[in-house]
Amino acid sequence: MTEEPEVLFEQRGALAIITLNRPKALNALTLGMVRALQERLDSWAEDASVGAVLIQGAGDKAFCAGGDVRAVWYAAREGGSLTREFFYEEYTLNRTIHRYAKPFIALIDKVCMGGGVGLSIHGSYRVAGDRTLLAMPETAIGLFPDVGGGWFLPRLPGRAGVWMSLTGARLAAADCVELGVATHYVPSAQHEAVIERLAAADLSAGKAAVERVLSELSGDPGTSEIKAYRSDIDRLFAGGTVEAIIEALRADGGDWARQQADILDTRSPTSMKITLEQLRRGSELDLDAVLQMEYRMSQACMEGHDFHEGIRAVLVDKDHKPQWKPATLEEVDEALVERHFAPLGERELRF
Ligand code: QUE
Repeated sequence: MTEEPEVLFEQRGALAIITLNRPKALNALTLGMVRALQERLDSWAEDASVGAVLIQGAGDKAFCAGGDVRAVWYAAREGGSLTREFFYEEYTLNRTIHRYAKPFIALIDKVCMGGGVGLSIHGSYRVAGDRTLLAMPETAIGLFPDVGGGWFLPRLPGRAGVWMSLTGARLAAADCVELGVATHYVPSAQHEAVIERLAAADLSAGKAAVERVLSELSGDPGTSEIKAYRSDIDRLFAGGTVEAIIEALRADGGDWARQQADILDTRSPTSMKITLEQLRRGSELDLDAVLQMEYRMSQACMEGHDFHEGIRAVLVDKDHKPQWKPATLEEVDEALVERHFAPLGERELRF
């Protein structure tokens, strides 16, 4: 029996194509996939026959649901090196995509969360489809919005990044376009045509050729549901502390605000506090510094309680009833938050 590769690589014309190929696991990223992607992107960068790179997900459910955090969870319990290597190499890959000299196009139809956002947001173009469902949901698993979230989330309009990362809100295609998370909307039925047209294009013209194809196939994503809440998001998520944000949401009196507060009540208090601090610090750092900061945070989370409990509750036992520790925001003191940003000495992420 031959095993299916977890990532497929092919080249059509000057277009190099990556297909994430773990459809039963929503194409969640394994360390093996991260390594294969890194190696191939490095070689395509030097390959004159490659004019642009496109990434997509196999199957009909997901672009990429995130990192294979279940495997990281097992390693954390059994003391494996994956808790260090996975984040180290994933963030390095995010940086490679950010710095990539050739056009990098992600077809982000269907589920695109966490690590999937990291594979797409740092590239040149994100093309949403009919069933795009994009989120940074890590506060639900005792983690924080990594893969450069500390860089791109505070750079979204207003307080959208704070809202997205604290609540884990799910964005549809029109919302992604509204916030600039997606650069284009192309109807899903036309995604294969995007690939065919890019494969047939003269990509030596660089970005102009790619933009011509994408704008010709672009459609109207419809009305963004969150558009109506933009001003509420900016007003109610403006607070400098998680407590102040929840207080504002509770004081508002509207249904939407109450729903947001109810969601925050289910998230890890520690995750929410470190996330707000991550975005605050990240707003003034470049991507390299953000990824180094996030690596410190990831390692602190491996040593803490909530990541273990979050994965247990959401992905292992699936009872969706995490018992966070500390259980309340007031118990998450400054020292605990600060511990997530402490230097790692010999173990720092280095480029
Ligand atoms: C929050 C998350 C993730 C999540 C669920 C959350 C995440 C992630 C996965 C996931 C989904 C399917 C898989 C898998 C992992 O779920 O980051 O291995 O098969 O990767 O509520 O952040």
